[in-house]
Amino acid sequence: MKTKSISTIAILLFIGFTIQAANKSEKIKVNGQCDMCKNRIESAVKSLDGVASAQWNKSDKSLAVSYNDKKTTTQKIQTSIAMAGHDTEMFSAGESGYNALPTCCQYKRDGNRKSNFHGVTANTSGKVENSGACCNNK
Ligand SMILES: [Cu+2]
Repeated sequence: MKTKSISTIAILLFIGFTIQAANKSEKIKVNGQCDMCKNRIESAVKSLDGVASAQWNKSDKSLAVSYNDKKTTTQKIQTSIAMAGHDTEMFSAGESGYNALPTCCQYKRDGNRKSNFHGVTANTSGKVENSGACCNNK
């Protein structure tokens, strides 16, 4: 009986630590169009150290991300998305990064773009492939 409760405590502690390791979950608005955009956005985020999971939702243009906030920040996450060519609620992609997206991925940008652009082209980050295999839905 006693060993059972000790192991229960051990398991609960373990779960507690696991949850604490990825201790922040957020929803971030990220502009995009299609499944290719989804892959591009998610792989840009998952390439960061400390990101536990990233899932972009095409219909409401939101990214659900959970990460260890000792290792990364929402600024870093949103910078890396902007550098891949996608506008976030905090940062806008540079013109060249946006223009490097396949035409069908060029989402409609809203008028109120942020002033802090991240002008790194998507090409230099190697995240954008102009394969043209894109976008069934506009
Ligand atoms: Cu796309």
